[in-house]
Amino acid sequence: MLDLQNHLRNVAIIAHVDHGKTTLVDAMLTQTGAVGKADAAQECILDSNPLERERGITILAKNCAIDYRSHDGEQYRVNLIDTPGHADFGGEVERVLRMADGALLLIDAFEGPMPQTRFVLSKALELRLKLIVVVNKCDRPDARPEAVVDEVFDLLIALGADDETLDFPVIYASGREGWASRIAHHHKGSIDPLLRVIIEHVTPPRGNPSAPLQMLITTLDYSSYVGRIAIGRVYAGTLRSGQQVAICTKDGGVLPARALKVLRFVALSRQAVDSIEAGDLCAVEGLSEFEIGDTIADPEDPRPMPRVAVDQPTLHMIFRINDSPFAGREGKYVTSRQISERLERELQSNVALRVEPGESAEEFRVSGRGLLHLGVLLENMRREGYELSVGRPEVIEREMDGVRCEPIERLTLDVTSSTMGPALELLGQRGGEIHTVDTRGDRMHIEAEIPARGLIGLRSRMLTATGGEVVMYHSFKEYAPLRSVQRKRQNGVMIATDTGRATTFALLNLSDRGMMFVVPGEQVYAGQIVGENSRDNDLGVNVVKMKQLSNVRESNKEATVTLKSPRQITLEGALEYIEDDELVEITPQSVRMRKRLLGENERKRADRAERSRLVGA
Ligand SMILES: Nc1nc2c(ncn2[C@@H]2O[C@H](COP(=O)(O)OP(=O)(O)OP(=O)(O)O)[C@@H](O)[C@H]2O)c(=O)[nH]1
Ligand SMILES: [Mg+2]
Repeated sequence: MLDLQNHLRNVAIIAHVDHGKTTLVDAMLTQTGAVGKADAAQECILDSNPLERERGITILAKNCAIDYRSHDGEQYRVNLIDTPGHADFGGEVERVLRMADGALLLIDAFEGPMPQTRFVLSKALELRLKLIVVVNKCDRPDARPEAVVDEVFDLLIALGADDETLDFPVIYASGREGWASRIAHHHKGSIDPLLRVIIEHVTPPRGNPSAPLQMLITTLDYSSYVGRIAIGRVYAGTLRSGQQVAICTKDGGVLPARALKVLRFVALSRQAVDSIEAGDLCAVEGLSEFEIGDTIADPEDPRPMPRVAVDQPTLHMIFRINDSPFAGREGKYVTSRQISERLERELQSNVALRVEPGESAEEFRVSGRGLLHLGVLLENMRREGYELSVGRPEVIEREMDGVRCEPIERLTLDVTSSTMGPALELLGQRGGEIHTVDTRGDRMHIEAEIPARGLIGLRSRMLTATGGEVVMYHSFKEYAPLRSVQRKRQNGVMIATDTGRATTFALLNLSDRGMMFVVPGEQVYAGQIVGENSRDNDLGVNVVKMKQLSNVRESNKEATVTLKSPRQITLEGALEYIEDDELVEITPQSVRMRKRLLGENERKRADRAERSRLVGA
């Protein structure tokens, strides 16, 4: 039995977003023959869902496994856990780390440690995982591998790592070119040196296969054929297909259940097996009721393991039916019942999501881990044919020891030295506190702390303030007492006063008033936001106005004048942009912004009522 464990390794790959985790796992899969040549032609094989491919990011942690014949002739199996690097999915990383005994910490050879590196590393240290540092993307012309290793060392000291951890092995690699080496600037060979370090450095899993069964459910998957699938590690005992088990729940309950089918990870897929022994990872189908954090145990002797926590949501938004004049033109599913059913389905597998009823039957209060987390859900829904409208994202406050607290994030910004002034000013307005500023190459690297509330909408503002020359990352730090933040948009918007098709003539006339969001010929409705005013007030504009043709010559002249191209509105960009009295309308084909109240008079009345309420209060 022990022999099986000795030939097994469980390793998680962790890093800041885009430091190359998935590409490196791909290289390991292809070079060990786990994946055929046909699949290998594709980039990031593991990023299997369409949104992951399109955005080039990992959203869900994934398990895969490789068989590796080592230099000593022994055959090993390595369970690899690829994790997402974006801060919104940090909780997912924290949970799946519980399946591993070791962690490959990837660091970009130029960028060095970033906010999410710090977060995932601290979690790996808490779990006492064996650490291997991989300085990745060493093929980059601007790579500075030695300096990056020093920075990792400093970070480990700052996080209070013990001497044994500080003695970490270092691998220099390029996942893209498919090589790894123990020596810096040795740019050739295969990925083998990395696999070798994994075998040598990561401790084999332990646990007695004949003890009472304990499997901790750390994550889940969903399939429309078999329903919810529990994924986790067997820490003790042996789990057999078809076996009667007990599920130890959150409130101390013990429920009888049957593990209909037990599967282990093989390359990119799963294979049904008779049994899984202590130390190995597996997926279990056919359990009816379970939650992440539950233990699958021996019904004769149920022993719950310490639970893994599912992180609390930090952001909420109102999802409601689309009731714009264009509702139902582009989507298949538009009713509140259809939206409600879709959200219900999402809750089956999207573990950090919460859905509560809103103020009316047409509204739902949806909470998640951040703008990307909720944005991905909305993007999936519109692709499936849903139409809906959503309100401005709001940070979730918490009361701690009687004090109102809000989430605070660590933020790093890379800007050019000429745009540093405006960038710092913007940070100040948003409640940011600057910690350090250093020069990195020809750019300035700023580290700061900022309330999550101040982050909403910051990216687009930052892009404007720096002429697009900014790289920005953030990651959750802590809940702290409320700070004051100016979050109101500085510019007003242009609101269409009439419904119809936007004309070149009207858009041209408005072009020096600000930036337009629509193109000639586009259908707009009264109350839709069609542009940004250069001033701070909202402005009603008629974008469907036709030119009164007086003589032919003049109308020819019009055609030769060129229109500035409009600002492209992305889904997440729109969510960050809107104010309280505005909505984003989302359909399979369009993302439009609108006023909640479409009529100008209605808005005026509401405004007056609000003002007299404030005066009266
Ligand atoms: N130069 C260079 N670029 C790389 C290397 N590995 C990955 N990249 C590029 O870096 C980007 C991110 O790669 P991914 O493998 O998706 O990174 P990731 O860490 O999985 O990203 P997330 O899962 O979203 O956190 C892609 O554009 C890759 O092509 C490398 O070894 N060298
Ligand atoms: Mg990835």
